Amino acid sequence: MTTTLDVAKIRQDFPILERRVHDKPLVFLDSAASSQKPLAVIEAMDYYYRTTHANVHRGVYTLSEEATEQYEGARKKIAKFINAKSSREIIYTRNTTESINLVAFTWGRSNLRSGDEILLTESEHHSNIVPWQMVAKEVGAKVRYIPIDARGYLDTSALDTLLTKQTKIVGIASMSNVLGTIMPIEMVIKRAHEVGALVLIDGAQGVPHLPTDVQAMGCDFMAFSGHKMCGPTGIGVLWGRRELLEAMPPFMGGGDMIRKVTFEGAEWNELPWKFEAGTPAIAEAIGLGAAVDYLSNLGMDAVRAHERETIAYALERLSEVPGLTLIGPDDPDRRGGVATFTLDNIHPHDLADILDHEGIAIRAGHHCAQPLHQKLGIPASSRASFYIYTLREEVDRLVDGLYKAKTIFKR
Ligand code: 7TS
Repeated sequence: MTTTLDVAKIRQDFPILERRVHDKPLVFLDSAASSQKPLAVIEAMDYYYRTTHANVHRGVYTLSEEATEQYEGARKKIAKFINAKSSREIIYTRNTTESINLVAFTWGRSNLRSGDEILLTESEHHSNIVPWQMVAKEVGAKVRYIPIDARGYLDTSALDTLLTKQTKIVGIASMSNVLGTIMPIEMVIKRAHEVGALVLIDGAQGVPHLPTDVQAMGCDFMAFSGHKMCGPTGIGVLWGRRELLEAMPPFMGGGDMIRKVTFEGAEWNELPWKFEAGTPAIAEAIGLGAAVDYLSNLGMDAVRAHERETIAYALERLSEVPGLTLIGPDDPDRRGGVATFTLDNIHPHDLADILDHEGIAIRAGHHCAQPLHQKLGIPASSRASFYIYTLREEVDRLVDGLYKAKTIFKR
């Protein structure tokens, strides 16, 4: 099989991949939880701290001006990466979770009323469920869910009854972190807009793994995290259409988000700073800018092509293992690089522990999607997830590890 990415070369950019775990070469198969970081990102942050650090937007001195330039420069790179109309639409947050909370609590509190409906899907991550449940409780709105069918696809036929005039916002992940399903978001957006509802895309999995163009997609908000796309932890993004963000009240109050403060009150700063109270994660934003450069150089079409090949190979290899049940779509064209499964009746935590002793890191548990696991009728599952540095041989190592686990549990 040929791949459009030079994976061997890419691996040289990731120092952590040289590590050994339990005296075996590390096989890192948990990038859906958080990806590893290339030298370009590590060095950009290191260089910033060594040469440029000062607080942003404040001092009229060289260091502060340079720090501001780099912090704002990263915003422009991110805007280009997702094809936002303007970098003013890029709000820095800590992560996807904070981005969704920002929308739920600012847009939600000012726009949702008793009787309104928030429409999510059954496969959402807790971070695209819980904030909505919280705001719904506060304002008397109702949260409803688009079902997932037995094969792991969104049951779009349910939209006929679920999308009504009461629906004010639809929240959907562009790619599920458990099923791997690439969701038909363009269609959902079109249908939601027909009833006048807004659409928030949880891009935590989609943005790192698929080409993203918010204007072509036509969504209203998009949330994503830096740490799943080669960037550092502690930095995430909320993108929103400018007119929506302009109309929303601030999320937190404090320094930087104001234009003017008196003892009586305050006027808000303009976008995007209205939503960025306090000293921001400067080095992390610069690191995310470097991550965006890194991914852009590889090309997101090539990233997707590599992951499509890897998941196709993984689905083929994993389905050979007796007692293994794969969860999610079997069509690699509609699935990202996420392979979730159960094996015999081995508890996923036991399995992850055995694999760890083989140097293999997978995620075990409910992957912050308890309602989906309830629907699937299983308490937990095991998940191997892939990224730009994943080799076919690592999928083979996983399969060997699974056979080993089966022998251990037969004894
Ligand atoms: N939405 C989706 C679809 C996710 O996969 C995750 C993280 C989040 C939201 C939350 O992102 P955060 O950066 O705010 O934490 N998913 C996972 C996972 O699958 N395993 O660990 C974290």
